[in-house]
Amino acid sequence: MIGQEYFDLRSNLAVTLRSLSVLAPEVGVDTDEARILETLASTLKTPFVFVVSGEVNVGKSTFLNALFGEEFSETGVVPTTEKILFFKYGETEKRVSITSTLEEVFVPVEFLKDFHVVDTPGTNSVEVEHQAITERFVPMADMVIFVFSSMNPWAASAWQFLEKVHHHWMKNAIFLLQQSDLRTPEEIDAILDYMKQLCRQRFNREFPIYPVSAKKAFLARSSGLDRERLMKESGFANLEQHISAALAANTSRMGKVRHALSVAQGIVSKLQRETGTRVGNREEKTKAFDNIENELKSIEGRTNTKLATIIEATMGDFEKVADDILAMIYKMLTPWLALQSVIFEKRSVIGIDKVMLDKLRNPNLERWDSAVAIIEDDIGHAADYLTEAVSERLKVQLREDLRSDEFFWNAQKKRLVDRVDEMLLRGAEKIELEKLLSPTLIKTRKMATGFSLVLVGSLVMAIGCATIGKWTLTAFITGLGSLMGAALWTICNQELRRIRQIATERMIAARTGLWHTMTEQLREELRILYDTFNRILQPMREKLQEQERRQTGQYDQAEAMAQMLRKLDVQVNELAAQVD
Ligand SMILES: Nc1nc2c(ncn2[C@@H]2O[C@H](COP(=O)(O)OP(=O)(O)O)[C@@H](O)[C@H]2O)c(=O)[nH]1
Ligand SMILES: [Mg+2]
Repeated sequence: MIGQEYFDLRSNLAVTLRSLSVLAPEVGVDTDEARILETLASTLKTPFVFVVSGEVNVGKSTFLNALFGEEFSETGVVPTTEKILFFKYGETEKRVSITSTLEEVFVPVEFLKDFHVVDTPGTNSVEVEHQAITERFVPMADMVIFVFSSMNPWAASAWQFLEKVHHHWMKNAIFLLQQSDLRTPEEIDAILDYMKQLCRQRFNREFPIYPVSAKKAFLARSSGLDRERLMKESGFANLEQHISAALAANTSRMGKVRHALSVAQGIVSKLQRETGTRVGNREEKTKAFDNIENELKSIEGRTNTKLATIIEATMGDFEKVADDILAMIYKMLTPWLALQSVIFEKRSVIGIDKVMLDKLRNPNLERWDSAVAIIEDDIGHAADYLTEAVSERLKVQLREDLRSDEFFWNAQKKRLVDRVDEMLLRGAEKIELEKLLSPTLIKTRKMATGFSLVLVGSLVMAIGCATIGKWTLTAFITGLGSLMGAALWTICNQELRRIRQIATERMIAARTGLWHTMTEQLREELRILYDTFNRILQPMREKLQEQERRQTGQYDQAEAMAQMLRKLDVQVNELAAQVD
């Protein structure tokens, strides 16, 4: 493709300009400049204008088809009316008469988007027409190609025409010696020499002259058979190189490219700076979030520690009550008391659970009232801290007052006291002293009764025996009675000890259980209270994360664009260097 490097460069630049014009307003940088980018991108698209001039049948159309590899211009037709054909891209093929001498031809071939081709048939037409061609196309022509046929390069009218126009078309004008395959190389060389000489004589300058065979070049491009040989013999390689270099050297176009490039680079640097700072700011904010959250956690931690002290104190109360109750039970659970209860009264443990609970509750309620005061204080402190930190470090003003009112805290107080009460109740209930002790008391009372009966029985019998003088029997009965009594006493004592042990163990277990429940549930209560703050922070953090995703994307995009522009800059310079 003719001018491939330039077109690649241009299309890459256009793509970058376009994406830059989208990114810039997103980042909020210079929307005016972003609009300029769009304009720059579209001006880059101005097509190259190729003017081909020469007598009828010298092979202009064939050459154009070969050069662009598309059969867009009819060949071998001798036109009845000589018209200038202006080839442009069109979705469908159509011809539009502009003037009596000019016709626009729209053809759906891609390269016509980048090249406008003017085919001027026959310089051997009227004077006026020459004038028209000159005036109309000279200012916009990027390259003018004069085509001569090898069979007749000396047509007078062609050289007369050149005489007229060469002043205007000096720049980027080249001569083609077409149909070179119809002559021997020696003949071609001779013709070339003579043409050059003629140019020097007539125009006092030289033009690049290329001997080519468009027929062979077109065959090479279209048939694919023997391609390399045909291409080589066509002489197109040098010609195409010349044209590509001339396109790249087109100062106004390269000027546009350079200008667009530098504008784009300016904007990209701004975008990079801007997105870079934003990324920096965001990191700072993320850090602020972490700090605030940590601080709230440590306030919560401190409240937890204070609560732990209160829980410990409650445990102290519990232990004291437990000790009292156990002491009561110990006193109650002796064989002596069992014995006494047989004779005097029926000992009972009914109501012991309630006694214990009452003892536990009384000091605790007061304690937990003050616990709520501590929590209220800490939460208030946390609320103040959060309000200030959010405004100072995250620049967000909270609309609501985070400090809860008295009503809320009174409700909290009641709630907490109720919960603690409930926990104590549950904990004490589990001990079930009444249930544990009642059967034992009954059992041991029975043992004590048995013990008394044995003692009394054996005493009566021993006395009886002693009265009748049966001393051996007396001794025996006394011994047996004592032994049985001692055995019963021991069994009773053991049973009581066992039950005391169980009661003690239950107390200890109850204490541990209570401690766990309290610690866990109160921590949970606290968590719920402090979570209010997280519910305020969380949406802010999510917003920040959303921003983070967007801004990181923008930053990367700007970075990629900067890289692309640097690459294009290098390419522009390389292209310029090639031309020199
Ligand atoms: N042998 C030979 N014939 C050619 C070459 N180029 C064109 N022709 C023939 O010359 C005739 C005129 O070509 P055309 O492109 O229509 O000339 P135009 O009137 O200048 O556009 C046609 O019959 C072509 O086949 C070439 O390179 N070698
Ligand atoms: Mg033609």
